[in-house]
Amino acid sequence: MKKVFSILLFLLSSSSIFAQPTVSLNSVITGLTQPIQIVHAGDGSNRMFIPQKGGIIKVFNKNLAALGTFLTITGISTGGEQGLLSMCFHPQYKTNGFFFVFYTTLTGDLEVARYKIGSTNDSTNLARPSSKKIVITVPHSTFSNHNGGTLRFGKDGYLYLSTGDGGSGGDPFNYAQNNSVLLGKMLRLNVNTSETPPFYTIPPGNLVLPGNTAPNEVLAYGLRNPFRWNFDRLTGDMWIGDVGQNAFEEFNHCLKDSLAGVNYGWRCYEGNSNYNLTSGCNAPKYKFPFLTYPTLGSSAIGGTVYRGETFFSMKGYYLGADFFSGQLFKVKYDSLTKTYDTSSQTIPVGGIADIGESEDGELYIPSLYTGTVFRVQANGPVQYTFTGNGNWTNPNNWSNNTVPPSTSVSGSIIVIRPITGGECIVNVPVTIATGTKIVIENNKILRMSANLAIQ
Ligand SMILES: [Ca+2]
Repeated sequence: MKKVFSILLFLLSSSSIFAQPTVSLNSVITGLTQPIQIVHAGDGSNRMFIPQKGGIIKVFNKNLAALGTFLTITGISTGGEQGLLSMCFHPQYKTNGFFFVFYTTLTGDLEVARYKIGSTNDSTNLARPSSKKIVITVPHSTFSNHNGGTLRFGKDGYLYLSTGDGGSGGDPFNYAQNNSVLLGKMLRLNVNTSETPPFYTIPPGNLVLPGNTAPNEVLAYGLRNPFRWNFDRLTGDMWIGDVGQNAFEEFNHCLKDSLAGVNYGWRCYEGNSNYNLTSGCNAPKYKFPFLTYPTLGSSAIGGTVYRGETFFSMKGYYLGADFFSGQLFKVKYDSLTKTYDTSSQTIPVGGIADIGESEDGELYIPSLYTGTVFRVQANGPVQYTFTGNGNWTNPNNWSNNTVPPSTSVSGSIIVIRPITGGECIVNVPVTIATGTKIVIENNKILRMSANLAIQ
C-alpha cells in the first residue's frame, strides 16, 4: 500500500498544473556556417545578430533579410569547443556604439574584447575591426574543452561572463571551487567605455577572497561548463544550463537578488549526486539544479524565458534543450509555491547552440550542424500585431511578417499598434475569424478603405 501511495504521489507531483505548450519550429534563416547564438542590439532596430563559431558575425533586419557581415574576428582558435562563442551589446549601444565578444584565443585562453560600430560615415551594419580593445583574458591553455561561453549585461549594468572549469574531465585541478582562479565561474565586470585601459573595474558585491579586503571578478562559482545561460528579461532571474560529466546534465535557476556568492556545486556535486568530495567541499551552502537529466552523450543548453507576446500558451515558460538529442524542456516557475512545472518534447534539430531571443522577445534556435535558424512557435491562440503604417496585407507591416489569417484559433487577438503618427488601413476585404479579439492601442487609428467583415 505504501508503494502504491508513493507512485500516486509521484504521478500527482509530476503532472502539469498548467496546460503545457506544444512547440513547433519554423525555418527562417538558412545557409549560415556554424551559427552559435541569437543576439539583438536592444536599440529599437529589431535586427538579429548571429555570431558564427568561425568568427564571422552576420546581421539581419527585422524581417530576417540578410544585411551582410557585421564583423569578422580573426586570430582565434575554432576547433572542437573553441571559437567565437558569444557577443552582447552595451546597454547604451544606441548612443555609444560599443559591443563585446567572447572567444578563445590561438593559445586557448578565454578572452573578451570590446568593439565599436563605425563612425557616422559608416553603415551601422558594419563594425570597425580596428576598434578592438581586449577587456579581459582568462588563462585556459591546458585543455581545449569547457570554455563556458555566454556574455550578457544584467539589469545592474554590469557585464556577466560564464567560464568553463578549464577542461579535460572531472575538473582535475579543482578550479571551479577555487575562487582565485577565474574558471568554472560566473564573472561580473563593471566595464569602462574609455579609450584607455583598464577597460573594467570590479563591481561591489563580487566575492572577497580570504585574506583580501576587496572583491575580485568572481560573482558565483562551482560551474562545470555553463556554455549557455540567460537572464529573464522581465524578472532579472538567472537561468543556467551546466553541461554534465558522465551522469547528469543540469539546469539552474537563481533569483535576481540572490546571484552573488552562489556555489553551484561542481566538482563536489554533479547534478544532485556526489562527484568528488575529496577537497574544498565544506562550503556552507550549495545551490542545486531544479532539473537534471541523464548524460548519454548529452550537453545541456541553457535557454530563455519566453516573454514575447505572440504565443499565449508559451508565455512565461523557460525553454532549455539538449545539444545532441533535441530534447526540449518547457518549465513554468511558480514564484508563490517556488515549484517548477516541467514537460518535455523532442524537436528535430541537431546541434542546438542556443535558444535566444529577438528584440521583441520571440525565441529562435540556431543549428550549429545545419546552419539553419528556427523560430520557436507554440500551439493555441496567437497575437497578430500591426506595427507598420498602411496596408493591411503587407507582411512587413506585421510583427514577424505574419498577416492574420481568415481563420485562426479561437481566442486569438489582433493588436493595432502602428508607428507613431501612423494608421492601419484595411485596404482589402478582410474576414476576421469568429472569437478573434481586436485591440486598438491608445490613440492609434484603424481606417477602412475596404470591408471588414466580422463574423
Ligand atoms: Ca551544479
